[in-house]
Amino acid sequence: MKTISLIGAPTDVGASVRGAGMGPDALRVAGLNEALAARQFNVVDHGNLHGPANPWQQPVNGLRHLKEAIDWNQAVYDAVNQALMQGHIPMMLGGDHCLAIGSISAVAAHCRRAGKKLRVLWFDAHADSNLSTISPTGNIHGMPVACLMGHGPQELISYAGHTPAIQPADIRLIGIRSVDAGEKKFIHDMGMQVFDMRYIDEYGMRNVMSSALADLDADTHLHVSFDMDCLDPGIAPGVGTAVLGGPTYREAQLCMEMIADTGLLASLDLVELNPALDIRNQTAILAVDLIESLFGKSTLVRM
Ligand code: B3U
Ligand code: MN
Ligand code: MN
Repeated sequence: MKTISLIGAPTDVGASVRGAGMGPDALRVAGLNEALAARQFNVVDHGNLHGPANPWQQPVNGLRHLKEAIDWNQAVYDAVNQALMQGHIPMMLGGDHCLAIGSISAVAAHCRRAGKKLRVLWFDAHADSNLSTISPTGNIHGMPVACLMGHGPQELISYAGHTPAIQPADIRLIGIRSVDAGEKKFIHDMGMQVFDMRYIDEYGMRNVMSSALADLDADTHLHVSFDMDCLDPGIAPGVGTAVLGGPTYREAQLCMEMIADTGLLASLDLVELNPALDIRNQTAILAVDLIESLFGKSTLVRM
């Protein structure tokens, strides 16, 4: 039986809307542990990591709360690294999306050690590819993709002593519909593959996921970094920076099912859930529902 390590990272230091720090507990209240156990996983809940409080300050040199983001990501890096060393599937419960810097840096280091290929699926309304020089907000949750590709403050790009943590070819951005002008240029310069909402509308989610999951093999470590604001706010209102026009419930379920079918999912971030903006925990309940599909629950009746 495989073990899933739940790692709570209760902070919103990377965001300018407060509340994502309550995400891990909202997921537990929504029955995350029980749902995974019912899917025949051994679940080890490591509780919540500890880190600095949100000092709630303005950006300095284009970066808000840099010191706090560095410390939180170090804690996440260490916890995810430890889970991987034990052969577990780490599930990092955010928290805002800046925490994916630590988590994916640990996953990438693990892949280098194990000689595995890495594929990251980044589900998000935003491209999260800002730099301090171009960000309109200075919020570090708008910068993790750039940091992982080696563009960012030194401390945030070198957790595993290896920069960049990942290559542009390792990542697919899915569900994107809010991109700043500077980010667009960065994405083009890097040559990242982006499946934005226009692409999803034109080609359909099935084709998008077939492309995003192309060229995987038994030696690929598949990591999903799931920003809850990827989903349409009509079904997922509990997020800090909602953007109209995201995937529907069925489209999201199909994504999860197609990932489950690969049998390669080896680590996960679930981030940006904001219980303070939610309605009766519905976004957390939806997250648990999607995670069940991601870990193999199927409604298929065909043989
Ligand atoms: N691109 C904007 C908005 C944003 C990015 N990520 C979130 N919001 N959640 C920025 O602040 O970088
Ligand atoms: Mn994000
Ligand atoms: Mn987002």
